[in-house]
Amino acid sequence: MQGPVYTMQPHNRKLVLVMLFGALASITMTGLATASLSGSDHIISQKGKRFGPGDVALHVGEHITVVNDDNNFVHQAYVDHEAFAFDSGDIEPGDKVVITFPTEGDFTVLCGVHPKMKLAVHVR
Ligand SMILES: [Cu+2]
Repeated sequence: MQGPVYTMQPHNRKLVLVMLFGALASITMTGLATASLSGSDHIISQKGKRFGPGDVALHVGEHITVVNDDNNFVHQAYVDHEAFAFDSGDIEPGDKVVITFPTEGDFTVLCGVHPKMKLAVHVR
């Protein structure tokens, strides 16, 4: 019985095309979602008494999220710049703080507990 097989083929081909298009569309959408996520959310880790990464570039109005990933150190994150000042106070292990940068400039985020901890933030 080859008849039914032949008559089903065009239908199957169409189905395959529809599925292929669906897969491509979902891949494209996933890619866009990932791109916009990484473009707006900058996670900075405080670990081993360092900021990681130690350098980040933002657009005006974007924020960073500073996470204390050390198990046994309290950290801080402060900015003392003529254009912008911020002070998180203590950040306990596991806690996080969000810092939004409202103006252009080159800023240094420091930890009051560990003076060697430095994060350079370039806002354009
Ligand atoms: Cu610290």
